[in-house]
Order: sequence, then structure tokens, then C-alpha cells
Amino acid sequence: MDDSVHEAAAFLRTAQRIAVLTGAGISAESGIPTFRDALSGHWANFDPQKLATPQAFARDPELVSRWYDQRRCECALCRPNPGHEALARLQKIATAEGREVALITQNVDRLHQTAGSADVIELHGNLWVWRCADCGKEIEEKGPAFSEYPPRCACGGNRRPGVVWFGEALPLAGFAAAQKAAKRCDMFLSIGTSSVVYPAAGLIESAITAGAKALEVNPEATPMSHEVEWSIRGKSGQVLPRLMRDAFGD
Ligand code: BJW
Ligand code: ZN
Repeated sequence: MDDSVHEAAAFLRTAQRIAVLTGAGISAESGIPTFRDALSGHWANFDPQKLATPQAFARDPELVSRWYDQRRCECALCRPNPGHEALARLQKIATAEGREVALITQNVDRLHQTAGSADVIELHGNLWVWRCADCGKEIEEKGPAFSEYPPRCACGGNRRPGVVWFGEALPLAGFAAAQKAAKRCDMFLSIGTSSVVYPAAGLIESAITAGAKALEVNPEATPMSHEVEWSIRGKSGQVLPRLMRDAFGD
């Protein structure tokens, strides 16, 4: 692992355009369960892949909105970990040197923004902006848990979390910016994602096809582990600070 960190750090030191894609694994050390972790407590009998669909919300809006609201309230109590902080530092250091760092996340927890990352591209929305399923009105929810499920809009419609469910389109501008960053980068970092959910999982493939060198950080193997230049098996909260120390003495 040390050799890979060392080599990747040397490349990171001079890469002119860096694109980073993060997934649920980067927030695991902040206490947020990954998407594919089994649910616990009240939710133990539910499959997250079945709850994260427009069909589930249409069938049982109370259940689905309650699940998302509980996650919103839990995430509000979580803090960024050394992995988020290392990526925020990378962006500050590299952009100060006139280089580009695009931070693309599949996460809905906003911990990158809390850690100080700028211009974060949220591919799957976030837990705070809720939208009326009827009139489309959006409101940012920073307060305590809702008092009714599903929460209602002034127009009488059901409000839903502003996340992207299976079968729904990703935000057009955000996905276009992510694709552009992936295609023009010379280094692509894939951090804490299982690389199975498309179209986000296609970004690393686009980057490699366009000639970028890719680094993966994950304690487990993924479908991309054999395609990347450096596959580092470890926790992002440990590996990313080491990478930064090695690259920038930071
Ligand atoms: C650590 C760690 C530590 C642990 N450090 N690492 C092509 C092929 C096949 C299927 C499709 C395809 N194109 C589209 C599809 C269908 C579908 C899809 O991909 N399905 C696959 C599952 C087969 N995709 C879609 O439906 C997408 N929409 C779409 O394609 O629309 C088309 C369309 C076009 C035009 C009009 C209309 C439609 C939408 C996908 C939306 C995904 N949404 C979710 C839910 C968000 C809300 C919520 O949170 O509830 O996003 S699903 C879920 O998966 C969530 C995540 O962002 C996403 C990715 O998961 P992630 O982040 O990789 O997490 P995990 O849990 O899978 O993995 C964690 C990893 O961390 C693991 O590897 C661990 O080992 C690791 N780890 N500790 C580092 N300390
Ligand atoms: Zn409405």
C-alpha cells in the first residue's frame, strides 16, 4: 500500500486537472451508514434499494418520507472526517497553484460543503431541499423533524426529499459538469464508492478512456479495482490524509 500511496502522491503533486468522485464510504467514518449497509433498528426489515424509488414513495409516502427525514436529522449531527478535510485541503492547495479540482459526490449528506470544499457537484441531490411532488416548489429544511409524514405543501401536494431515486434523471447541469471534468482530467480519484450505480459509475470509465490515471480508495474491491492505476485498500479517513502528507507535506 505504501508504494501505491507514494506513486499516486507524486502524480497528484503535478496533475493539472483533478476530478474526484466520492460515494457513501467517505462518510462512513463520520458515522453515516453506507447505502448498501444493512439498515438497523426500526428499518432493519427494509431494503434501501427498494425505498429509494419513486414507486416506493407513490405506494407509501409516509414510510419513505419518514426514512429520509430521520436520515436528514441524523446527518445534521454528523461532522466531516479527515477524508473530507483532506479533499478540501487538496482543492485549496491545487487551485491556489492554478490547477483544477472538481469535486463530484454521490452523497446526499453535504459533509463536503461543511468541510470547506467549494463548487461541490451533487449528482444525487441532498437531504435538505424538499420538493412538492405536485407543484415543484422547493424549500430548504434546516429545522427539527417534521410533524407529519409526508410533509405537505401549501398547494396540498406531498413533499418529497430532493434526492435522485432509481429510474430518475440526474440534475442535467451537474451531470454535464461532472462528465466534462472526467473527460478533461489527468487524474481521477474514486473514493468510497461501490462503482455500481450508473451513470455516476461511468465517470471513471470516461476518465480512463480519455487518458487519465485513476486512483481508487476503498477497503473492498470494486468492479473498477482492476482498471485503475492505483487501487488502495483502506479507509478514506486514513488513506487521504497520508496521500496529502506525501504529496504536499500537509
Ligand atoms: C469505504 C469505507 C471507508 C466503506 N472508506 N470506503 C447502466 C447499467 C445498469 C443499470 C443502469 C445503468 N444506467 C442506469 C441504470 C439504472 C440505475 C442503476 O445504476 N442501477 C444499478 C444499481 C444497477 N441508475 C439509475 O436509475 C439512475 N438514473 C438513471 O439512470 O436515469 C435514467 C433516466 C434518464 C432520463 C430520464 C429519466 C431517467 C439514478 C441513480 C440514483 C441513485 N440514487 C441513490 C439514492 C439517493 C438517495 C438516498 O441516499 O437514499 O444514490 S442509490 C445509492 O447508490 C445512492 C448512492 O449515492 C449511490 C451510490 O452508492 P455508493 O455511494 O457507491 O455507496 P455504496 O453503499 O454502494 O458503497 C459504499 C462503498 O464504500 C463500498 O464500496 C464500501 O466498501 C466503501 N467503504 N467504508 C472508504 N471508511
Ligand atoms: Zn405544491
